[in-house]
Amino acid sequence: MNQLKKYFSSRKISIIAVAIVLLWFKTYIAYKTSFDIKIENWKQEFILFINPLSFLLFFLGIGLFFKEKNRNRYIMITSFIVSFVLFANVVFYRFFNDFLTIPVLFQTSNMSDLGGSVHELLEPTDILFFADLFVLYALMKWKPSFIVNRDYTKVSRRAFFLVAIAIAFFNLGLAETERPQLLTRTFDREMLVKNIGTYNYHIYDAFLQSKSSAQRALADGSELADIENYIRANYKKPNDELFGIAKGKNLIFISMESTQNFVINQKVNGQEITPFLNKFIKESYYFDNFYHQTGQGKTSDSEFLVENSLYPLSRGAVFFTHSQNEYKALPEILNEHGYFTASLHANNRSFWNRDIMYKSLGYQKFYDMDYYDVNDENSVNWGLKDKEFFEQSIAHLKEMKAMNKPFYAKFITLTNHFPFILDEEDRSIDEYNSNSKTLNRYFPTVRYTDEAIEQFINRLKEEGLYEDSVIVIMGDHYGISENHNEAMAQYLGKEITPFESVQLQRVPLIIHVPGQKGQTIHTVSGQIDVKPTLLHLLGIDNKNNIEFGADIFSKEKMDFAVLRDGSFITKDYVYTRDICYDKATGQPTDDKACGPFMEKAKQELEYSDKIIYGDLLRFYYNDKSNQVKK
Ligand code: GP9
Ligand code: MN
Repeated sequence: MNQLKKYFSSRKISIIAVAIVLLWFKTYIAYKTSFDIKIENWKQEFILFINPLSFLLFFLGIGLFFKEKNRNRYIMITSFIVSFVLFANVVFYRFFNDFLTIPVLFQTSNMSDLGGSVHELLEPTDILFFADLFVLYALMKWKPSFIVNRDYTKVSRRAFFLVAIAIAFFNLGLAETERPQLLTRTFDREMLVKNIGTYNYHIYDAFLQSKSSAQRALADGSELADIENYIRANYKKPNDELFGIAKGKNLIFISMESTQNFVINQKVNGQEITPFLNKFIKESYYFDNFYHQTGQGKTSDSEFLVENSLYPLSRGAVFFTHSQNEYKALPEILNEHGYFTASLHANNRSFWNRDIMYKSLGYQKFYDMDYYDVNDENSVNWGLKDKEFFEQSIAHLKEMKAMNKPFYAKFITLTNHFPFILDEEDRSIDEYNSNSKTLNRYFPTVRYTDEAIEQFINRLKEEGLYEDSVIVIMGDHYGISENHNEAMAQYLGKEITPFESVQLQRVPLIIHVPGQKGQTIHTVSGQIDVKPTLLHLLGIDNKNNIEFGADIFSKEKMDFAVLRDGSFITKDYVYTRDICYDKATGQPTDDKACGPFMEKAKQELEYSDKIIYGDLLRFYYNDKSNQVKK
């Protein structure tokens, strides 16, 4: 016993270790008490627990290089900085339900929202966020016997940083198994904080910020001339018969989660998959050769394409990386034409950085999760069930209607999201039977969304909104990835070659214009073409816009769509993975057939990337002569 006592009294701990442990535990306690971070299993809880550690080891570990007095000073200062960053996030979170980002710090409108109420956001117990600083100070001042403050050798410093590196990699590796492509996809701040920790997240955010600032700083607008020439040379005259047929009408846009075109007019186990859409396309314009062009930004990329008629980026989500750019997006243009503009989506506002990006796109209002009653009963899978979502949205639409001006309302569905989970009571058709549970479950959830949209359209009729609105229904991106090719082949009854994979990237596009008869249009087109098409229907000229799409109704529209991976589709050919396929046979053909389009596909993606990386539209739309005409 005595020996044990002696052993412990001879063990001394370093003040750096004390500071690290205090900050570490404090951060974890803050995660659990001040943020609403959803944890689904013990592994996520473990990642959350260890995630502050690697940063703290590096940051406070620098103290090992100082002598005692300076070291104490360094530790006090860094502990204060870390505590302050944590506390700032906590206060910000109380108000915005989100974590701080650098662009947000510079967004004065956001900050003034916060500024006025900052004292209301503070609580007396907040002093506890700095409690560890008092402990550290006391330990340094009274130097109890178990605290040591010695100089460290090179070897011990090296060992320390090796351990720090190992912990950082361990954390990242674990996070990667939980969330593949966490850093390249950068989808949600909550996800980032949950996996790499709040401090590493800020470093990552700073890195993204400086990278895009540098590219932006180096651009001077001279690059625009070529791009403008290209766009003017490819401009397609609108279809005179249709230009302005929906002038002044509301625009109701429904983005259907993960809905691919192969389900339209098809059956599973002898049952129709989308009975409502199949009916609705007969009364609408339906585009059956329409491709999604999204990349890693998934739904947000599809939104980006539709709003801007620019391509998203080849890596990362442009909603995250370039939310501060100048855009001339659909909501902004419609605002200028007297519309009220809103997006409705029952998810966190920060998901895909929508809260920030929507401001850049010109949305006047974002009805996010907080505008809906979301509880365990009415939720499944990713959140609020689509039927509930649409039903609760009617009240918001009534608000818009009462404004006595046309509105643009974008609805983003959620139930048909991977892994396609559905409650038994919501299932109207049976699952498919293949070796892919994902594909099997896909059909009933697609059907559920089909029913949700049917109910919504009926409600629009009841509310007297149907006849005054252009209704657009579009699939955002694929739902079934190439990992399920075998099951897909079984369902479609044909082998999934790279050619078929490209054809599977078709998503439905349905445009219902009051008073117009139904028509199926086979022109090859993509999400990039939605903006000019809709603008023309609403009678808004886009001649001076910087856009890569064309009005699909235009008689001059070329059959052409480029996917974000560089594959492209023309009237007769599909080019993918360096092979040119003949659409008639689905077989490879002479590369020469695709040749004339190769340059165009490459050029468009390059020009679009240039615009985004250099934030080039700021040089264009700030010049009054290019303002979109009212
Ligand atoms: C989330 C929803 C789904 O808000 O848009 O995003 P996804 O994973 O499909 O990009
Ligand atoms: Mn999606």
